[in-house]
Amino acid sequence: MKLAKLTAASVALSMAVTAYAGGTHGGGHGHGASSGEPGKASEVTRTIAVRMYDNYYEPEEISVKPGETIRFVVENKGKLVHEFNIGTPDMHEAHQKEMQMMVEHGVIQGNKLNHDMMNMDMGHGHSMKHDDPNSVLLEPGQSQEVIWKFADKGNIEFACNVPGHYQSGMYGDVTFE
Ligand SMILES: [Cu+2]
Repeated sequence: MKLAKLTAASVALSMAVTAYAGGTHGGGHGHGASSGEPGKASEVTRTIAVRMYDNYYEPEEISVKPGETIRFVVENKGKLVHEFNIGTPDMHEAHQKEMQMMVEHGVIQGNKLNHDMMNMDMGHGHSMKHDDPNSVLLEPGQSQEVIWKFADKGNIEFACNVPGHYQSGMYGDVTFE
């Protein structure tokens, strides 16, 4: 409720603070806290098709080799906006707060995204753009690729951080072979 009264500038500021806090947390713990890094197309060893429904994924879990680079072809087969995001449970929790803000500001509207608002300049170079390399946010019927190089190990999940979706079970484990 409080958030609805914030101005665009203070939203941008609070999103920046969230992002900063997340970075500090991840960096501070070092080992095991990283989900990997953006992969290079030339290093892809496998392609995995991921389908998103309301509110679950197919497949339900993914098995990778340590350090493997995978091309995920993600398709939203559901009727709602969904996300495919690779990260630790802590990263997902932090991102859920940002997504909550995106819903409260009308950027995510159930089955569609307000692209104008996503691209809007919130001041200080911030926007509500959803352009992290470990994640795609898709409207029904859309598909997009994510190329990701996994770390050697870690507590990694792929998850949808649209408010309520993770809580209703829209996540899966990444297991290391
Ligand atoms: Cu979802």
